[in-house]
Amino acid sequence: MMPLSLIPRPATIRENGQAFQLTAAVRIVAETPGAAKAAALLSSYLSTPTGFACPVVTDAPRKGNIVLSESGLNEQDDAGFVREKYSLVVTADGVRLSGNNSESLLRGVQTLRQLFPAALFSPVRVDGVEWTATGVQIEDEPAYRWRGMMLDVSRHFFSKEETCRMIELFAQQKFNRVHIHLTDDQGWRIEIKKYPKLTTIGSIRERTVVGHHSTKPRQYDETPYGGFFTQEDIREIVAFATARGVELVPEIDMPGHMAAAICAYPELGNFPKNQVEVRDTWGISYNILRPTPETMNFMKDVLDEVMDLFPSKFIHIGGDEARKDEWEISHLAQKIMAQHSLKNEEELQAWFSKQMNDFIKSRGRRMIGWDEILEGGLPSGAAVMSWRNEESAQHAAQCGADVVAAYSSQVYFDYYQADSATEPLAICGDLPTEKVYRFSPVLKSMTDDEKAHVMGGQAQLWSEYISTLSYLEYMAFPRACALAEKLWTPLTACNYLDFLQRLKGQRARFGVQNVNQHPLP
Ligand code: TNX
Repeated sequence: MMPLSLIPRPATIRENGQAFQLTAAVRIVAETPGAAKAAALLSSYLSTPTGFACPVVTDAPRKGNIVLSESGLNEQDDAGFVREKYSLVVTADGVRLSGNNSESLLRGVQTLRQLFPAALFSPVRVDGVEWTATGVQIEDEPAYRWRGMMLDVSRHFFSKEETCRMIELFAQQKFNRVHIHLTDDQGWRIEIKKYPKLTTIGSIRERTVVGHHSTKPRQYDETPYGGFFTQEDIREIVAFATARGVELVPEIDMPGHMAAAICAYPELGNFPKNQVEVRDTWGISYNILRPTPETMNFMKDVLDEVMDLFPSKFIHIGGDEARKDEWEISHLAQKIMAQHSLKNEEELQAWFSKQMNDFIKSRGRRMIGWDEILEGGLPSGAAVMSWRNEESAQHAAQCGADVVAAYSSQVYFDYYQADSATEPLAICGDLPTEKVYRFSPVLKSMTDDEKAHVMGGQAQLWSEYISTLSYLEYMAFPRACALAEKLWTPLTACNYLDFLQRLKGQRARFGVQNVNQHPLP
């Protein structure tokens, strides 16, 4: 039998020397109503490669079958998370997967898949394989509640099919949040019914810079670039993610990173007479939204449609890299600051964010933003995604905010993972898998109280230099496997050398799925 190669490593695992044989006779028994979703997903996972029917039934003998049940422990904590605890027993007599709730079972399903030969991950039927799963007893639950991956579909667009493929690959590693960066200076990528020009105009840039944007003189490809999700696409992607226990967290980045929207609706800008273009190069833009009530209403309308589409508890409003140059010279912005007794432009951004926060709250959701939303005062109840440094995470936790650790130095997967001289072009950095494996969301310097505010961690796949699915996979894997383990597995059970051993099995699973994985480490 193959050595076990589970990633992320379960909290506790014991091999029992037995094996379970999957045959055409095996049924999937959803013993409780809450097990139906995981049973359906498991059935599709098993039937495709094996060609067996793997029917889902509600009543059948346990012996010889795969039995799923949940105990209905669905209580959500303050941040809306349930406890994803499950146990999995695989013997020659059958498989028993039980868990607190549907999410727990979905994590257990991913573990069970990895107990079979890698061919089980084949997208088409494979004949001549013995479909045996290694006999184990597993008790498992995650170290962190927020285990995220961020996709940037603005700088380069990834289609519905490509996005779903990435969600599936992340779900295999037990990620439960996929943050989707839908809008930026270089393209608006989500249909908003009330403001159609956001996509008819805002999704298209005239051309794209070629090579690294810091190389001067800049060269361009002189080819228009576009793409966006219709609302129907979004519904399908959300359904695909939900079936896998993944919550999609939408981001509409404001008040900076808004050139595409200002291009489509110039009245959103500070100087409507100066036509702003959808940006054709990378880096930080000077454009920022005009902070008037009309702009606020526009953004609330956008968020309204976004919240209708995404059931996510957290709604991301960006807030990063909002240059204040335009506000400094705009009479209107200065007048608004004076009217509201705002001392500086940071307070103006905070005032802006606060209105979005109130609006999001009024819809029963929670706002989350990049750590810049701490400047000028954090809106009450908002959560913070710390990207610039670790201090911002600690500061946020001290302010009583829930935090997602997304430190650029440790989990920016748009950074190089090996010698830049031999790698395809990337933005910058030095972030090999081993460094990702050293990532810790909580910091040694945090008090227990502060640590309790750290919901988890997330890696970012900013796509300035990532224009194809194949390169996206290359940047994501295997680094995402290292991250998945650091977010799921208790620290005491994490061991890098052991991880590398198990990665061999994971590489075989990726191979079967045709994933363009980086060869290192
Ligand atoms: C900073 S991280 C950004 C992004 C870029 C990224 C490139 C953050 C909140 N903002 O707009 O894509 O750097 O690494």
